[in-house]
Amino acid sequence: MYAQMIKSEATSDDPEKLAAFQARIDAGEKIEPKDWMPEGYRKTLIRQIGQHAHSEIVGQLPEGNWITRAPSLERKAILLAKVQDEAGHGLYLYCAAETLGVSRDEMTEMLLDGRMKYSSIFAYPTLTWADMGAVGWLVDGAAIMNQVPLQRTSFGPYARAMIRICKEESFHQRQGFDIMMKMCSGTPAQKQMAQDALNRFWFPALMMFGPSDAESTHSAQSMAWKIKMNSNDELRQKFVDQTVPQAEYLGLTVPDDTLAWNEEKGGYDFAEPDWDEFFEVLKGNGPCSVDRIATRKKAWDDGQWVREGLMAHAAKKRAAKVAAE
Ligand code: BYC
Repeated sequence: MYAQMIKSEATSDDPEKLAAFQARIDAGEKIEPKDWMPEGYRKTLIRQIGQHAHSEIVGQLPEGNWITRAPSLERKAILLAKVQDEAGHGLYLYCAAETLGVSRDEMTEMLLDGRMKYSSIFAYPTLTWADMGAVGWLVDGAAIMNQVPLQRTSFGPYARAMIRICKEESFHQRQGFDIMMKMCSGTPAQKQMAQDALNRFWFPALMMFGPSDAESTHSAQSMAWKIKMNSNDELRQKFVDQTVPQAEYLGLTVPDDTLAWNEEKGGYDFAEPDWDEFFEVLKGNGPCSVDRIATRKKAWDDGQWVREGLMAHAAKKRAAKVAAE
């Protein structure tokens, strides 16, 4: 079905319909699944929402890694709840994408064979307990920065999913900062673990916002359609401006010698991440890329009998209903 949709995109959309559609977007109306929409709009949404859903699901892996090793029962329960929330976010987002005519099976297959991406941040390992703090503080912090504006995105099901997701992400960010506060007020070795986690996650967190505006292929069209509400660089700047004072509060040093407050622009000047590394991660060459996809593939294959069982049960129920009529 998705392949057919891509094919039909080649037939150009009616200019009058396109103009009327753009007028609805410009007027701030929400687009709903049964409304007419340009094929490019549908395809961009499937790409972005699907990538977002996959990120939530793959994002469970680096944190799931620490559930059995959390330092206390309380921390274990909190981490477990956070990882479960992420499964929920993935499911709302898959449902939102399904309203556009793609199935969850198709999206999963595209993730597993490399046609769809997941966020670059999850190709990095979580080496110590402090990484649970850094992931919550920085990764969920970056996710919120990106996702709060998406509550106003033009596609109704996506915007509504984002409202609930953002509430839960705020709790996630606070729990991450709480771990960092605890580590930073602990022993010198614990504080050093927190610093080390910040050192390793700072630049990968900056990469989460995507390539620089000059390199971003989709931003202009996605912003015109209000699928994206801000450019990648705008959100990255806001994230740095919000996060640097938090690092200072923790007594940690952001691993960037060039970081300096720029009075004129009212924000920090900061170093760009290594974009070569970013594009390598996107090609599937991140430190944990192979492992993440292998883990997802195993889970998908292991769950096949459950999916088949549910389908067989549904077919049996349908047949019984027809026979009774
Ligand atoms: N990682 O033209 P551009 C989370 C790709 S985690 C991988 O700027 P776009 C969570 C991009 O797909 C966050 N790929 O693209 C938190 C495109 O390639 P394709 C998940 C990336 O779409 C804690 C190419 O680079 N959030 O939620 O306009 C725990 C050119 O880029 C990345 C979302 O997905 C990246 N970092 O903008 C658990 C938010 N950046 O597709 C989970 C919704 C770029 O043409 N998504 N690429 O092959 C967005 O807002 C946008 O899709 C992006 C990229 C800002 C990410």
